[in-house]
Amino acid sequence: MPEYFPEVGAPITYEGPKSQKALAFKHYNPRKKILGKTMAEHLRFAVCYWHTFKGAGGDPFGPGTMLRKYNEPANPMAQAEATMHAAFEFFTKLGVGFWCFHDHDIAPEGATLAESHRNIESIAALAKKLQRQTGVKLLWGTSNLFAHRRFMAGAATNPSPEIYAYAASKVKKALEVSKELGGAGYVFWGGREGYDTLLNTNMKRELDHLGRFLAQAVDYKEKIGFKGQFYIEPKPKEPTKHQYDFDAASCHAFLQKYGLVDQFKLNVEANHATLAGHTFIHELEYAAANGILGSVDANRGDLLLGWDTDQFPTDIRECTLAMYVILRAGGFKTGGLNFDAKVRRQSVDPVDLFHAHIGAMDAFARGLENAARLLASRKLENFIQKRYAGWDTGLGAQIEAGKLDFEALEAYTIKHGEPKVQSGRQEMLENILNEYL
Ligand code: XUL
Ligand code: CO
Repeated sequence: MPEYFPEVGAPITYEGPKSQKALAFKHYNPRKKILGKTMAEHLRFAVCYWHTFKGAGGDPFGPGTMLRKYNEPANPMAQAEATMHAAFEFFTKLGVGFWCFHDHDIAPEGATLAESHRNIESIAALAKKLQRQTGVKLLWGTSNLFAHRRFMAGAATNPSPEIYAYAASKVKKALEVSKELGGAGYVFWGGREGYDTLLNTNMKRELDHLGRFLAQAVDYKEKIGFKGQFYIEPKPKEPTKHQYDFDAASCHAFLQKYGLVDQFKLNVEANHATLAGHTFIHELEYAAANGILGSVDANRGDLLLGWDTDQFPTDIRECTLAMYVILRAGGFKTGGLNFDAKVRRQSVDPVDLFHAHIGAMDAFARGLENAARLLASRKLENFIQKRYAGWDTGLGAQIEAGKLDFEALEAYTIKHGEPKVQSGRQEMLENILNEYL
């Protein structure tokens, strides 16, 4: 078997913060225990197949720039097999526990649906063998329902029932394969489930079809006994002008309306949050507050660019706040941190994939350590607890218990007069956060 990443001779190791070696972890020490779990157990890092092995650096102004040995075989199935071997070499040299893929990242589409299914089954069998050999696990699988021209007007929300049926057939196979590979989850990202213009769109009908499609996926999951967690991945726009899974709140409303809220959690992606005009932390907190925080696509955008740049996460403040919310919510159960990120177009060498992942893993390891110390100090918790203490007794407790109506509240206010106000202390709290970075 050829070696696809010869620049990295041995698995990347933890060398500590003083190390000057570029291909080493300075902070991610997989066995180090924090709050009773190892770093590896907390962070559950995953490598995504699409950007890391199928992305070649193309952008709207030019084709790919990255030449990879595993793309050399001319036969698409031979190329798919070579890529799978390269992927598992990469996972084991990097030392990640998980990977994620779309059906047609791992295997080419055939001339017919039946041939596509056979391609996927064949490459999935190889993946299963490599999983067994290496111990690397599947964090989640998914189906690509947005690249092929048949899905240009959506998959589940397509005006054509034939295309709904085609999409269902693809998801059915992707669920079977995710089960076969022991996947901890399955993601629905509605790539083209939205619209470009309302002049040609029946929004209500499309939403109903999306609800039905997801309910049918739940039925099939139960039928085949697939135990993985279902996730929806919110994104406000791109490729469509307006996507139905806009953000955490709109997904939550959708899931409730269609009776799916107990079957799905969210896969929150950092830059999808910022594209929606939120912060990553807002989206995590919203999901956590509503019991639907499931998994994370870890990346970042660029403040100067309004599109989905999918850069590797390196911002320690952001990683700290993200881990703070995740730890407070009880940590990952089935989910993890999937690097839905790609190296820049000029980072053409295979070794750049290592630099990118090592930096991101170190950034989240620092985030985890910072967040654990911040939590242990209880500085923010105590402040917030005091800020809302009025609700623990007396008037607040009675309101929360539903014991006072508007008339009683008016009588209380007339009796007690103008309420006291308290400082929000934002600047002091920002200073506290900085002490932990
Ligand atoms: C697209 C995106 C997808 C999903 C999986 O922006 O994030 O790669 O993560 O379909
Ligand atoms: Co994503």
